[in-house]
Amino acid sequence: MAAVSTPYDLYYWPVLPGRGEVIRMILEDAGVAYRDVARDEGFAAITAVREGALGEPRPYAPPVLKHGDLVLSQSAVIARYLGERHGLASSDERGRLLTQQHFLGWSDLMAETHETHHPIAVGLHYEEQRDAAKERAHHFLANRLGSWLDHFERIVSHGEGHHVPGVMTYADFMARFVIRGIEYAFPSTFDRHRPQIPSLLSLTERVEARPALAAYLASDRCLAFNEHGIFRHYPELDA
Ligand SMILES: N[C@@H](CCC(=O)N[C@@H](CS)C(=O)NCC(=O)O)C(=O)O
Repeated sequence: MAAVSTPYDLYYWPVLPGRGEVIRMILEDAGVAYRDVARDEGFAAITAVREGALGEPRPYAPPVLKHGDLVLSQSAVIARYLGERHGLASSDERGRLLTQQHFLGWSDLMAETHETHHPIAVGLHYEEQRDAAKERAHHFLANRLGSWLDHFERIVSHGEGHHVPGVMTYADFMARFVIRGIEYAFPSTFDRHRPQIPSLLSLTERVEARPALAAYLASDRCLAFNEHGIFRHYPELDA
């Protein structure tokens, strides 16, 4: 395994704040050296990695992390690797497993949010699936969002303000990212849910107040949410 001082290479789309963003948050919080390769070299760097430029087994989709000889994909795996190396993990196995479980729960919620604007096919534009998107968003907002938020609010309120009691973990970072993403995508609906999620809102603010993260979030390295990403604001879907 590479030494902590070995620089990290992150491969992720340079224009959209998606699954790579939580990886950037962990790297920035840790204050370690990393290269955001596609920001320097463009999309071609990601295409090359998907075609096996970093060796086999080749990753299917970004984010991808290269650290020394190690090449990892799947955001949950990368977040776990970095979180456990940089102080965002529980000291016991149960806590580490629960962290992974909760991170994957937030990933599921993020995927459902993405499907509100791409309900039929990721390869089609939003404009080509608008009617289905309206229907999908209606069901998501009416039935799923509140249920997911209740679930995580219960976990964090029973966990002394964290997913794992008393420990700041990479699952807490993921929660912050998804909460802000949903707030961006569905501002009116999110406003109605605010009173339901005091622990999640407090956790989001505490993550953002970590000094290195606060500096990153205020910097031009941090991409604003936009309509290329996973969390998109289409007012007609926020009914
Ligand atoms: N489960 C994977 C999903 C990876 C993924 O869907 N990446 C998106 C960007 S957020 C992508 O570039 N997908 C391209 C594709 O699936 O062809 C993860 O969590 O990393």
